[in-house]
Parts: sequence; C-alpha cells; structure tokens
Amino acid sequence: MKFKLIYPRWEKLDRQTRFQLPPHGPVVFAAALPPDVEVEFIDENVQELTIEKDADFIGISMMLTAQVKRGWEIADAYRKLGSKVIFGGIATMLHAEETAAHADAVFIGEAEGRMEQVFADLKNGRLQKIYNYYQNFPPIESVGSARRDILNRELYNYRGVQMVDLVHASRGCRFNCYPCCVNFLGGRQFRPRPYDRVIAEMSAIDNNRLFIVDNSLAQDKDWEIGLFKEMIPLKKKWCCHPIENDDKVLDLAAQAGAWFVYQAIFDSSDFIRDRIKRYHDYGIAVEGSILLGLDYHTEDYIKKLVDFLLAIELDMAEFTILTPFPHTRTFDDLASAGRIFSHDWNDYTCGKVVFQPKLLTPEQLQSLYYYAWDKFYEEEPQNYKMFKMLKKVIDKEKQDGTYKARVR
Ligand code: B12
Ligand code: SF4
Repeated sequence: MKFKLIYPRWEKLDRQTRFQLPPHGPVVFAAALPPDVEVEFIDENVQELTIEKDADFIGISMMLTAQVKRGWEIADAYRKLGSKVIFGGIATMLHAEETAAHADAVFIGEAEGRMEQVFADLKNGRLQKIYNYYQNFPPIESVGSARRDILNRELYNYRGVQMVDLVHASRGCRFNCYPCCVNFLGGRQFRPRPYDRVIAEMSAIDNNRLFIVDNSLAQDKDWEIGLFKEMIPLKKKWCCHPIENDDKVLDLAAQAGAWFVYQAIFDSSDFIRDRIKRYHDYGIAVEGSILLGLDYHTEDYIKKLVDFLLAIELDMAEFTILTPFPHTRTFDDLASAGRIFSHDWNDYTCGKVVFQPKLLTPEQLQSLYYYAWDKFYEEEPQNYKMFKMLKKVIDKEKQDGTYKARVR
C-alpha cells in the first residue's frame, strides 16, 4: 500500500530569518502506520508537490491554522483525480468541520494504535468519514520513535549549518494560557513518556542538536529532574520551550546540554528580568516569544517593552501579533465582542492583525509589530544574533568533545 503524506506550506512571519525545521507531527504519525504501508512524505515548505495519481491513499497533516486552506486545496485536487484523502494533525482537530467538506476521512486525536483500523477500513471500502478520538488518548507508552527516515534531512539546515532534529518527551500541558489551544487539545493533562523510550529515541538520532518540542518542560519538577539526569550521559545539545524557574532544575538542564529556550515574555517586570538572568547564569540562551496586541498594549507600552528586551540582553526575539485561533479563550472573547474582522485563515500567520485592538488601531498595531522586529535587530541583525547562538552550541560541543565540523 502506497501512502503519500503531505505537509502543506504556509506563509512564514515576514521579518523572521528563513530556515526550515523538520516537521514533527508527520514523522511521529508515520511511526503509528501499519508495517505494510509504504510512506512517501512531501513537506511543501521545502519540496515541490506534484499532484497526480501516484499513491493508493493520500494523508494531509496540518499543524497550523495558516496551513488549512492550502491543505483543503491539495485535497480537492487529489479527490478530483479519484484519490481518497484523510486529514489529521493539530489544525485538523481545530478546524474539523470545515475540513470534513474536503476529505474522505477526518482523523481527530492521536494516531498511536489507531491506524490499523483506518487502513483496514480503506482496504475493505469502509473508510469512515470521521474517526473521533477527541481527548481519548492512547497509552503514552505506545508512542514510538519518530520515523525521521521519511524526511529528506538535507533540506533542513541554516545556510548549510546543521540544525536541530525534533523529539518530544511528553504530551499535554497542565496550564491554560490565554492565546493557546492546547487546553482544548489536551484537556490540561500532562502525559510524560517513559524515560527509557525518550532516551533511546534521543540517543538513536544521528545529530547532536535537538529541539525538545514539548509544550513546556516546566510541568513537574521531579519529572524534569529525572529527565535531565537521564540525558546528561547523551551529551546532546538542545533547545526547548520553558524550563522550571528553579536552581536545581536549571543546573541539571545545563549539565544535560540545554542550549537555548523559547520563553514567553509578557511584560517588563523584575520577575521577567530575573527569569532571563537566571537562564543566562546557567549558560542557557533565551529566544523570547513576545505577543503584541493585548488589551492593555499602547504604542508607548510596546516601545518600552522592546527597549526592555534590549536592556536585559535577550539573545533573540520572535514578535507575534495576538491571533484568535479557534478553541482559545482569545477567540471566545474577541468573537463575542465582535472584534474579529478577518476570518480568512491564510491571515492567521501571527504576523497579521485580524482583530480590532483595544487601545490601538489595527494599522498602528501592524506597524508596531514591524517596529518591534526592526528596533530589536537594528544594532545586531538577526543573522548575526543567530550565528552568536550557533557559536554558543559549537563552544559547548567543543568543550565536551562532541563537535563535528559537519555541514549538511
Ligand atoms: C512544536 C511546536 C512548534 C514548533 C514546530 C516545529 C516543527 N517543525 O514541527 C515551532 C516552535 C517552530 C512552532 C512554531 C509556531 N507555532 Co507552534 N507548536 C508546537 C507545539 C508545542 C507542539 C506540536 C507537536 O509537534 N506536537 C507533537 C506531535 C507528535 O503531535 P501532533 O502534531 O498532534 O501529531 C499527532 C496527531 O495529530 C496525529 N497526526 C499528525 N499528522 C497526521 C496526519 C494524518 C493523516 C493523521 C491521520 C494523523 C496525524 O498523529 C500524531 C501522533 O499521534 C504545538 C502545541 C501542541 N501541543 O499542539 C504548538 C502549536 C501548533 N503552535 C502554534 C503556533 C501559533 C505557532 C506559531 C505560528 C506562532 C508561535 N510563535 O508560536 C509558530 C510558527 C511561526 C512561523 N515561524 O511560521 C499553535 C497553533 C495554533 C493554530 N491554530 O495555528 C499551537 C497549537 C500552540 C498554541 N499556541 O496554541 N511550533
Ligand atoms: S502556552 Fe504553553 S504553557 Fe501555556 S497552555 Fe499553551 S502549551 Fe501550556
């Protein structure tokens, strides 16, 4: 059985340095496929997709809202040729009803242990329109090692320099932040994978640099301590979402190879100043994730926030505009107040204003977004800061003898 799995392209943040990370959802999904399924994977962000009748079954994996319209377009074209199409992934769950209009099957939930049934149904001509496993999670032990062999790994680099391979150590998140849909997806349940599985997967990856893509590692202190202790002997270097604000945890994270974290920065408080300083004290760099357009944001507030980021010597910054993704509290609030003016999902890139801000006009917010990117990278351009981050990892690797002057 030949299965073509497609990851639709989307519009990137227009000020951000261009480089592509390998997708994670599709390769984890591929590990759940029955053994007789031969997978061909196309990531449209880095590869050309030719639409022809060249597979028995088409799968479309969507992570972001900004991917869905392209995903539907691809499906429509394949279905015109008579191919059957199944959709899955995070954005499929968030846009399930709309997606059903373009699909032979819509899969909602996590794939582990469920694909044998789907493929058997296809073979018997009984493919179901909806496979609904919403918040009906498979045992976390059933998550297999991602099928990175289906990627053309040569395509994922930054100016020829080897970047990261992606891996996850847990699913779910116990928090419920305002702009986030993970609560809808995961029901605030934190589900760590067994350490031995995670360590075996990490150590088998032929790359010293990893991105641990878990929502936030700061979920359970004992779990983090256990994970980092197990990781120390691997000598991998890695980035991740937040790590617990605790000296013992940060120290172990650094020993385990923490290179940089993506950390949300929501204000210019002493708490944030201290949070960033503590990462730096442990040799961990920080890429701030800064959301613009909250109800209390004025021009003055945003400009002062950017000055603050420069003053605390944040290593990198990613500015995004508040975006009311479906199934978030942001969406509920802005929709009920009639403040959303674009429902074109292609605008939901996090770089475009799609709602009426409270204390700014949409145009002001849009130009403050560009201001923030330009001001932050005025003295040291993004490529330069990015090379400084890469130098940090190379220095760490040289210290413990894991550096390989390898270019992909
Ligand atoms: C990792 C991650 C990233 C990584 C992506 C790395 C990569 N290349 O994959 C990075 C950090 C780059 C990233 C960036 C962004 N992200 Co992000 N990210 C995530 C995160 C934390 C985890 C996704 C993941 O890998 N999960 C693990 C995999 C294994 O799970 P999965 O994809 O669901 O796959 C399973 C099933 O869905 C199924 N499945 C998957 N595909 C298919 C296909 C078929 C056919 C079938 C049947 C089943 C199936 O099988 C898998 C195994 O069970 C999610 C939050 C979350 N928990 O969902 C946010 C999330 C997806 N991101 C989000 C956003 C908004 C962004 C950004 C746009 C903005 C930002 N700064 O955060 C940027 C992109 C900006 C840009 N530059 O263009 C939002 C999406 C909202 C939306 N509706 O679009 C999420 C949901 C978080 C949130 N804030 O709510 N992100
Ligand atoms: S933003 Fe991060 S920490 Fe907050 S609910 Fe979403 S996944 Fe969890």
